[in-house]
Amino acid sequence: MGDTGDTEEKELSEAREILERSSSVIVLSGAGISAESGVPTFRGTDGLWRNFRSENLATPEAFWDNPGLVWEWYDWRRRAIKDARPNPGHFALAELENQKRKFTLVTQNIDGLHQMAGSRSVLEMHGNLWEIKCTKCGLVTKDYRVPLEELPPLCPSCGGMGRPNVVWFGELIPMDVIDKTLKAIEESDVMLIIGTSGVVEPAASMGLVAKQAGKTVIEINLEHTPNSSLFDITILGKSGEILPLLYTPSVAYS
Ligand code: BJW
Ligand code: ZN
Repeated sequence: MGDTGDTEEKELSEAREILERSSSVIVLSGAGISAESGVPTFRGTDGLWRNFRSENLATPEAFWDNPGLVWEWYDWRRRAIKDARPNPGHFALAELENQKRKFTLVTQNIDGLHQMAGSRSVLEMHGNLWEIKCTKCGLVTKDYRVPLEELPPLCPSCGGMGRPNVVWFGELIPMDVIDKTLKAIEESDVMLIIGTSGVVEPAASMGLVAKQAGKTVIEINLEHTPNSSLFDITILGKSGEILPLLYTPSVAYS
């Protein structure tokens, strides 16, 4: 776990105590939590942006310029993650939710793995890879076909062109997600920030909002991030290994 041995043990037990004492928890997760499920992250050595330019694929301009190309990329990603399953980090958060009076999980991920692990209070900041939104009438449909039969897919209701129901650079995060996130921060005792590089706004600022509101912020990541020094605790290591150590599993009676 990390490369700092004993120091990580100290951070870990502090974080565990803080979590045990808190009744209201907010989590912000990023691509790192799904890395151990085989879902590629964006930045870093094997990240998606190493091989693809985000401005050619993850902006509304790129989509309208070449919808077929953007859809090919998203269809490839749907294929790449269709067999992905939650890892112990996802499951630990689902279990933690059951133990807390209030629990909100805000994720930047579009893979749906938190819900698959059993998390209930999930807010998707950047949308969902398994949803298609009609660019004409706005209808959102769930679609798990891999590969899609037609690219771009057409709206079952009006025949308009579909787009991935995700948030691209330059687009707004759904207002209700921002509202609920801010409210959850306000009502929380502690915030966990897991597996995100902390460079994409507005998600990146949520930890600072929590700090300004006087909350305890605990970060879990393979490495330090731009805001690590502002947080209370950073635990270096894999979230799938650390998260299961942060709480006491409920005893199951049969
Ligand atoms: C592990 C691990 C393991 C690995 N265990 N850890 C203010 C200043 C400057 C710019 C802006 C600003 N406000 C807005 C902007 C513009 C832009 C932005 O932030 N740009 C910056 C990059 C400079 N933001 C936006 O456009 C947003 N909209 C917005 O703000 O609207 C208002 C507005 C618009 C325009 C101007 C001003 C205001 C929308 C952002 C949408 C982001 N969309 C994407 C694509 C989604 C769809 C898709 O997947 O295709 O979302 S980009 C991509 O990055 C994706 C992710 O959700 C997001 C964040 O990435 P994440 O999760 O952090 O992943 P990585 O790969 O970066 O990091 C992984 C981390 O995990 C690493 O740290 C590893 O170490 C760690 N890790 N394995 C623990 N096992
Ligand atoms: Zn339509």
